[in-house]
Amino acid sequence: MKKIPERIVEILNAATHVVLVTHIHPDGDALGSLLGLADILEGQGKKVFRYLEEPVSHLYDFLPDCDLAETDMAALERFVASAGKGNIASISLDCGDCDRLGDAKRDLLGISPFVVIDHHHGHRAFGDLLWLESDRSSTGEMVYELAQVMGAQISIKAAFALYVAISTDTGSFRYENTSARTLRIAADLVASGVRPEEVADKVYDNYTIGRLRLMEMVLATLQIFAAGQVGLIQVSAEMFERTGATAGDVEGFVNYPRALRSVRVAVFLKEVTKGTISVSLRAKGDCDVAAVAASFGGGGHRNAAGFRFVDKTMEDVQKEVLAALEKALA
Ligand SMILES: [Mn+2]
Repeated sequence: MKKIPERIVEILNAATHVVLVTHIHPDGDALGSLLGLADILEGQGKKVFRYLEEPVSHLYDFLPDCDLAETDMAALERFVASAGKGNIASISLDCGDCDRLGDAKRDLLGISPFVVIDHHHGHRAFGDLLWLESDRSSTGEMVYELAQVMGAQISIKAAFALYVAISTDTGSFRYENTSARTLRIAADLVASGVRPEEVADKVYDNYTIGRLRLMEMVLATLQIFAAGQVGLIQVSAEMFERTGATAGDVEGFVNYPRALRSVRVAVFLKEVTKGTISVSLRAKGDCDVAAVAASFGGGGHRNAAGFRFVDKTMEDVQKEVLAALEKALA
């Protein structure tokens, strides 16, 4: 087990004001880690700015304090100014690449010291101080240990947020990244009052009708390749329009082709805005999809990775990705 860099703990202990940021289109781990750590730091009497590029998606608006997240850069500037020199720190959570900090990347990186806490394989180092552990299930798991090292109290609110982070990034403790340590931390969070059935209900039984209609269309696109080893689905900008669903509504769809018995890699091609196609890969077993993603300029974990194409057709993207996967599976 790697140790948390001491300098990070010192910086956090010294700061009176902390800015927390994460990646664009934040998932459960990104939001749970950010909101959980925010609560933990506030419990220590610090002022915290929860920065997000966009308001929290309806999929995660059950997270406590998600309404405290701010999208306004002017408010962030005022926060930084109010801190005074030497009192501030910023922390990026669950972000494997500074480009994924979004449009405000340059301004955010300018708030120093800039601490980076992440667990992505193929993480591209950025910021002033990095705590990277790619064998961790989730950033939520790391935030929990950071709180322990800082001697901070974890409120029930923070425990709930961290449990959401850990349980979503492990697919409810089913993925390969689920370690004994992951389960021990989850057990601690449950002991402190988190109810697993409440989290499961909020995370999984929260569909809008648009999401279900979109799922109907997306599942109808299922194609099988490589003698059953690859299952591919896709979504087009037109499907979003027709169902009124939003980009966040496709979260988890890739798990359906992945659930096929014969499938070793599930592929999800997403055209959220016309002209841009993002690709999500989910693997079972020993196929390393992070390496495949890296060959297209993307990144991720061994079992879950992604990348994007600009100005290519769905057909061309499909051909290129399948060729790369057939090689990887051979
Ligand atoms: Mn994560």
